[in-house]
Amino acid sequence: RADVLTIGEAMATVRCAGPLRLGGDSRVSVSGAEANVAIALSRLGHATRWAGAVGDDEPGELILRTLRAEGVLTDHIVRRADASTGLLLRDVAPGGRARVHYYRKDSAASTLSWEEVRPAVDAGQAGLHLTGITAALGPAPLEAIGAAAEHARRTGAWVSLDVNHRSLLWTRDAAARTLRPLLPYVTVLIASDDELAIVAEGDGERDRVAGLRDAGVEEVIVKRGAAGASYHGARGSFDVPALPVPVVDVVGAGDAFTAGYLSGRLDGLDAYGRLERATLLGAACVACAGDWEGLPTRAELTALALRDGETLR
Ligand code: KDG
Repeated sequence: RADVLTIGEAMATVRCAGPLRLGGDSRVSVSGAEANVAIALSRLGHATRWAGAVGDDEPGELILRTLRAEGVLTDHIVRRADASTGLLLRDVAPGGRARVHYYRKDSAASTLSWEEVRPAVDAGQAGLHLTGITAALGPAPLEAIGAAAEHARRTGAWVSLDVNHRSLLWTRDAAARTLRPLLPYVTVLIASDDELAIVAEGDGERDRVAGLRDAGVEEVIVKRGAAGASYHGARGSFDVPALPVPVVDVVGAGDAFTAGYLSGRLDGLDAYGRLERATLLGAACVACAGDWEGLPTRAELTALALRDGETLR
């Protein structure tokens, strides 16, 4: 039995320092929002299973090897001979903005089905973590996560959903139509402030949070990047500031934040403690290159929590 099961698409990732068209040096790694969360939780000592499908190819090997090296449970990963592992290229556009290019259409993960993920869900978990990205991959992955959420709730697990809107994959309208029916199964909803309107009607955060709570969501967490985050739950609402850190690479920070929150939840921290851990992990991610490379182990959490100017001896 795992503390957390997460289901999604992991991709081989190539990062270029400048515009891709110019060539030059690049770094190869692994990304995927759910895999990022799985690695973050595993580093903190939580038994975490990642379920998904990869191709029978080198990128698939890279993903498996990376997840295993990070201690993530990989016993329910599907390998396909007839489809490739998804690929994500990241470069920097002229002018300095980070850019993402996906090569994931018809990827191994795009046909991930409920039959394929069911054994992972049946293995048992305290919580199931999902993102809107998996819902956008195709009808089979959408059905798979819907059934997984229903099954998880029926067997007493909590379910977290990070909206994680990716405009390269689908429109906000399509995301709204698809994600809202999942809300009755969701215990913890995580969204950036601009994503809240995808999953809820209403005129401001207050209204939208009320709508989500009416739909049965117990905790709503709103991510605001450098402006911090907000918590809305049964005992009220509060804000926390972000930790100021030198910004190296913001991609993956949302996943790190989510993992910090879920880790705090697994450890029985109160809402404020969970948000504190979430912001710590978000800051650790932002301060290093890569989606997950800079994330702390449990022992390193203590060092991260030190105030400016203090040294760990
Ligand atoms: O959250 C970071 C992700 O955007 C990245 O790891 C890739 O999952 C990914 C996606 O679909 O964009």
